[in-house]
Amino acid sequence: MKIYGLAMSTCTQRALIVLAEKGSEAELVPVDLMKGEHKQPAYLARHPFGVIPVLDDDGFTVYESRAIMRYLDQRLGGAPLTPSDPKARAQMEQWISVEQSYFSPHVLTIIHQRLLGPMRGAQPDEAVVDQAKGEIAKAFDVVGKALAKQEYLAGEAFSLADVSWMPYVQYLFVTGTGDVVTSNDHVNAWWKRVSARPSWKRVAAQAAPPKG
Ligand SMILES: N[C@@H](CCC(=O)N[C@@H](CS)C(=O)NCC(=O)O)C(=O)O
Repeated sequence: MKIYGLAMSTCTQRALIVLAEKGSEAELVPVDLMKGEHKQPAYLARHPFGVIPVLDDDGFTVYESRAIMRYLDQRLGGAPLTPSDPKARAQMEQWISVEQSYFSPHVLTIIHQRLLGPMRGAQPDEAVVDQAKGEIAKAFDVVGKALAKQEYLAGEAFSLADVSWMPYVQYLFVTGTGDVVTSNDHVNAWWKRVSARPSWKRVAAQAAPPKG
């Protein structure tokens, strides 16, 4: 298996966490976003929308990180990351959708303001950051109420819903806005729990720039 992506990319990390949970590996084929490789015809033939990641499983390709994580969960052995109980499964899907619709877009706003913009010489607009943090706090209020009653988003077992949220929660710390996580007790306790998993430690270590 090959994943066209980058270890530091949130969307690539969804696939990498599932692989690590399953005790599997794939060859990570780097795509040079700085050079615009993802907008070149060779890459667009793999992903017509020109973003990462793409999974290639012996010639079968699939793109969109949430589709990839669902595919890997079914395709690979190891503990399932999708509950068999219909209610727990519906909860899992609900939280994946909440992540996609009401959480990650606001983290992306902060990533643009605090990381990507400054790389191009722009100053962060802190009013925009504050507004995004407010929206994230609202989403965390909702998620926190669920996490007050259960260890993981879909109930008592770690699932794809947790996988889906983790990379963007991590980027709140990377962008200096981790206080929005630590100020919500239930979300913070969940983050400590999921980020202590060996799968996450492996993915985070892969994403860290080499020291020295
Ligand atoms: N909905 C897509 C989003 C993919 C995406 O936006 N990937 C980012 C990296 S995390 C990317 O390729 N950015 C480069 C660009 O937008 O030019 C998914 O979940 O896979």
